[in-house]
Amino acid sequence: MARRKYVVGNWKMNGLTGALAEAQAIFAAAADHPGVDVAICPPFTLIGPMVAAAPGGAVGGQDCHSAASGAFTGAVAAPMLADIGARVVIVGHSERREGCGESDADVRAKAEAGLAAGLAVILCVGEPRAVRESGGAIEFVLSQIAGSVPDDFDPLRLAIAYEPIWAIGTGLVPTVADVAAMHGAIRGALAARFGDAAEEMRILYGGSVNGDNAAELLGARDVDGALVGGASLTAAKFVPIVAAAA
Ligand code: G2H
Repeated sequence: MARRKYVVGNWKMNGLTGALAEAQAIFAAAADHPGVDVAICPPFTLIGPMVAAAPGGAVGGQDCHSAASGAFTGAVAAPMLADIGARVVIVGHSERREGCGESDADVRAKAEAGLAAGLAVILCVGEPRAVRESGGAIEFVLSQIAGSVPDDFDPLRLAIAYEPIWAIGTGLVPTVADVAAMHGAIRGALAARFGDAAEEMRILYGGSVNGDNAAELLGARDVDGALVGGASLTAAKFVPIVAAAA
């Protein structure tokens, strides 16, 4: 079964004046590419307004708490995201693993919470520069996969995003051969653990994806889409990436 391409915008902590108009333009243009699944994950404050402004668009969160509710000041639970119309949640982004001290176990618990709330989950992994340079990138990422991917899930609702940390927001991108090797290793590890379901799971590449490099990256073996940061903030930059996936 062919996997549908999946292109997701991670707006990070961006999105002030004009953001909703950009989202409307992105979702409108995405309708021209019905073979590509498109989602936008804005800051929490924009999720509800974006769902209202772009009905039918897949909107998501960039994180969730592992608990369904409780005394966790400043946190947002997965059922709360679902309740305001979100359909997707990103977990385990390196900016949270590194900046907020999230462990593989934390990421797994968040993924389980997202799945339990009915959300599609995008679970991020990726190695730091020193690990890449030492030759240990695949071993490092497969360890993250082993520790953070839940045991039980619908393979169509859990995607992996491979984002080498040194490629995030830097303009640096691995070679297509290195991306394909990593995605193949991830697929192999998933197949060893989950059997045929691994063939249905989507593995996205993330890290300095733009309109110029998207076609080559998305054409690599086992690359089923892209998680895009800086180039997802405007329709002018994001729509060409969606088109490259079609
Ligand atoms: C990697 C990516 C989005 P950017 O974090 O998840 O960001 O495309 O800006 O490198």
